[in-house]
Amino acid sequence: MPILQRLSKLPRNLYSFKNIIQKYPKRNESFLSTSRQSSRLKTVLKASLIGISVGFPVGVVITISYSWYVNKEASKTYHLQGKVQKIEILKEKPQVPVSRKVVSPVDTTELKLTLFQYQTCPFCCKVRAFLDYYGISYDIVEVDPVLRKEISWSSYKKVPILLTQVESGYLPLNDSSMIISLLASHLKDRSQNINDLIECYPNIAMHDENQKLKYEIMNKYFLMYKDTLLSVKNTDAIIEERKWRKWADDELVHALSPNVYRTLDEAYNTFNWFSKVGNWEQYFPTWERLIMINVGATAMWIISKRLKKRHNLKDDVRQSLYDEINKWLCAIKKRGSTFMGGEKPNLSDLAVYGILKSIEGCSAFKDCLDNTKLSTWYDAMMTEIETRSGSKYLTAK
Ligand SMILES: N[C@@H](CCC(=O)N[C@@H](CS)C(=O)NCC(=O)O)C(=O)O
Ligand SMILES: *[C@@H]1O[C@H](CO)[C@@H](O)[C@H](O)[C@H]1NC(C)=O
Ligand SMILES: CC(=O)N[C@H]1CO[C@H](CO)[C@@H](O)[C@@H]1O
Repeated sequence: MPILQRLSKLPRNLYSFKNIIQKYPKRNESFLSTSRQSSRLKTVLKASLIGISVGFPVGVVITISYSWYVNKEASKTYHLQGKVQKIEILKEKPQVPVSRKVVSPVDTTELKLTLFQYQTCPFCCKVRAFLDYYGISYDIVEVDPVLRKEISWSSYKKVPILLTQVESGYLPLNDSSMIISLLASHLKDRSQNINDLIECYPNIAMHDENQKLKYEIMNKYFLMYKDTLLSVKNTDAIIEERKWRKWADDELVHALSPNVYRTLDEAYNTFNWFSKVGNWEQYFPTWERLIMINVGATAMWIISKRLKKRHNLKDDVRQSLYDEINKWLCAIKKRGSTFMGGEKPNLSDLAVYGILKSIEGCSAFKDCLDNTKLSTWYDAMMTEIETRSGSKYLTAK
């Protein structure tokens, strides 16, 4: 691709560096925010009278036409409301070279999986933690976060995407939590195959608070139990597990960006670490990698200030991260066990571990180890995953 064309794609694609941010808020710039001091009070008074008398009607007109526009745009998509998005099954595997293979000798699942990912995206780390814990083999395609050409075959533009081979072709699964729930349901009862299970996680069109059309995956924190009768005790554990998985996605994850991009220096260190563990040197040309690091670090340093506000983090953002981690450790302590799942990790342990793993090389993570009691649980998790200890619990086929 010609360089100019590539460059012109940069700003849009760099958006993906916001990693864990869905969207950051539009701010209404106030017309009146900067009135400069003037020695001549009269001029100021006159100017502000004109300003108010012109500004007010103009403001009213803008507001009315904007809400009219928003409603009009939304009405174009209202007929989609509640519609289930059709599930795409690819006839052929996309022709994208595999970056590396994870081969587990204990895998008995016969699943054929390809994970399209960024090595340090928290949602991708979550999926890897799950697959590794259960000792499932999979291929990895490292996606170029700038051009994202490796997922050009997909209409869903985020990572992770897990491509699974099914009878009729290749089924791409879109969202990290859905991926984990679906696979966990399959692992508990192999008679529930991927093709049937996907029907339990429909992608439904709805409008958000700004009347913008969005798609939401139903049941993404729910496991499907076909015939298994659940005891009351078991139900409590399931609800608890679900609650903490959701907490990991909705709260914990938002404490990361403002911490790893806290200062420009930290942002650079973070991006250099991304480059290292993501093998950017191997996958991308030098000029592109340098742009990714320089523009990425600067942009994220700026954006993270907004995120800090948006998610109500404390002025000292580290404290907010410690608070979240302590919430988690406190809940485990109350349970009186090594993991949230008891003697063995459950899906919430794997989710929290994966999310924290995504910042392992950042100074924020080191600070967490120094200032909280994270390491006992974290090290225990690491051992469980490195030894693929979950493979013992896979039901025989
Ligand atoms: N809810 C999704 C979120 C995935 C997500 O936001 N991924 C980021 C990378 S960490 C992404 O691909 N962003 C691309 C973009 O926003 O354009 C999940 O859990 O998988
Ligand atoms: C993934 O997202 C794409 C685009 O939004 C959609 O067409 C597809 O049905 C989704 N796949 C699943 C399994 O939900
Ligand atoms: C899905 C999963 O692994 N859930 C586990 C959570 O923890 C409880 C208690 O140890 C287990 O019974 C579940 O199987």
